[in-house]
Amino acid sequence: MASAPGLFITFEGGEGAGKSTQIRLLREHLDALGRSCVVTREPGGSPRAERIREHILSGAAKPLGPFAEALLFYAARRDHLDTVIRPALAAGQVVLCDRFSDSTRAYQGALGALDPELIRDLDRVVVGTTRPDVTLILDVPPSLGLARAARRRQDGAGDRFEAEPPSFHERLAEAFREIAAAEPERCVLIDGTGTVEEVAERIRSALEAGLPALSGAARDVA
Ligand code: T5A
Repeated sequence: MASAPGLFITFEGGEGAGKSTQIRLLREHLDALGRSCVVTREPGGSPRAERIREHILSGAAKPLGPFAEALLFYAARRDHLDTVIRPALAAGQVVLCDRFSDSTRAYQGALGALDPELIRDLDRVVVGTTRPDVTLILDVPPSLGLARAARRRQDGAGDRFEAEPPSFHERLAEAFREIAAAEPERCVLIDGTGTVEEVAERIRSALEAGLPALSGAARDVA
């Protein structure tokens, strides 16, 4: 194990929770603090993982079931970790990642009924010690998130997961709250309602409270 500076911050939440918007604003804030950031996303974030993303979000993998989908997410995650996340952390950068393993726990685990033990095992093998330092979970009523996502998309057509029924999205929001409650030392539940600036302020306050070393922290990476 090599010791290297860097910070790994993940954003989680239901559809249209405002993650991408808040990542953009946090990046600007961190730039102003003099921290070099890498903004990335899952599924995807590297050329090979983006190919897997297309396959999953088109719905082509849905008939294969949650187990096969989870393996695809972890195949993409492995490449993303190896080619983007670990090199950035080793170079002392702040990695801001739109979704990570908690999405697999919520979508394929809580919603897809995949055995949590299996997800833990996949995570141990693929993620190892490269776990997020902080996870910001944006909490919005599902109807608000879906309306935001549809407005942004304009034609109103949802992807593989947006097309699921309202009960799916209610359970999803609950699953993310459960993850936040189970790991309070890593996860912060952020109220995602209100204006973009109000949410950004909540995020900055949470990070300042939990990560005083944000302007120069060090972490160990695998
Ligand atoms: N998935 C992913 C799994 O099932 N398992 C996994 O392991 C992983 C990693 C990814 C899908 O894959 C699933 C989960 C997802 O379904 P995606 O296309 O990347 O799909 O979609 P999402 O991650 O859900 O991201 P979205 O782009 O839909 O939502 P965001 O990023 O949360 O929201 P954002 O910032 O784009 O905002 C949406 C709209 O709302 C506006 C924005 O301007 C934008 O138009 N907005 C606000 N409007 C008013 N007030 C605010 N406070 C606003 N904040 C944003």
